[in-house]
Amino acid sequence: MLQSDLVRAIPFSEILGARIENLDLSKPLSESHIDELLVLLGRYGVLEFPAQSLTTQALRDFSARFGKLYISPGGRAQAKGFPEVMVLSNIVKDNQALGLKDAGQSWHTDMSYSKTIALANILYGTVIPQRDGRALGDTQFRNMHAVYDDLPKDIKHILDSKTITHDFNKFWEMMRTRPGNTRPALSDQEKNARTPAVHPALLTHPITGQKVLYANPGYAIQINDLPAHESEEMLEYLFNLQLQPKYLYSYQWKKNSLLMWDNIGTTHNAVADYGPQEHRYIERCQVMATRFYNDAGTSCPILFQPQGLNA
Ligand SMILES: O=C(O)CCC(=O)C(=O)O
Ligand SMILES: [Fe+2]
Repeated sequence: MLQSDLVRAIPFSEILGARIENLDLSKPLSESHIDELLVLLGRYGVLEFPAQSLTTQALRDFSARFGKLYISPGGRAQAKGFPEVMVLSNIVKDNQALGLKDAGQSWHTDMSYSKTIALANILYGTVIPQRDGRALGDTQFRNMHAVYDDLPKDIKHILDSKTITHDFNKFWEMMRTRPGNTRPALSDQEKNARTPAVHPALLTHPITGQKVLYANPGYAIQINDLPAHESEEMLEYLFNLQLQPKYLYSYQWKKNSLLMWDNIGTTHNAVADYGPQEHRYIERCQVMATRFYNDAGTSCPILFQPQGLNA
């Protein structure tokens, strides 16, 4: 039981999400704050910190408190002087795109194709597209703890001993099929920088200690040790199951909000409902789950033991 209550969380909905109102993230936080935020991240999956005023460096420093930050091997869309910060934007200045304009526009889990998986994604939005008084470009989430809980017993039994292969190229190729997309096929060098990774189908979440279904439509390509047609059928079943509306939470962006989400217990999707003249600018850090997995990989999580709290 936690004895500290440093952070006030106001839940958004039954399924996912909470707002944290009493923290100024431009100021250094104590270890106890960080531990409490990790507990809340596991519990609510998506945390919004409204009305922040952060420099790129402050975003990087806050994010780095939770684990090692990812640096994209291609070096694309990095914030100037901060390789750990990626820019998501459709703004073009002096013929130069400020960032990636179509990141994450289909259901996926960040970095599931990596041996070291991601713990959390942290986004700070300063330009949010608007139309008729409503913000556009929502980020949507699905609760993979709840999906696991609802899996029929026989499916849990089959998946319990199975691993799934995740491949970066699956999402890339899907995006290439979209009308107007100009992405070239990945080069061998790019493929070698992100070789597919294998993880248990049912992961123990290192913060909650509960199981989640770790199988996302964006990157999961194969259930290992099943005949190919059974693997395909099972994946389709798992994707259809998780796409039910009851697992969905849609976050509507507010200017200057920081949004932090759990990349083990949720999947997400960026809604592309705004045009090129409806500008969006978000800076983003990817926190890897370095504090929760060692060389034994995702089959062997290090369960969360709060250091900063009297647990
Ligand atoms: O732009 C967004 O809303 C989310 C994009 C995304 O998938 C990501 O940042 O990982
Ligand atoms: Fe993503």
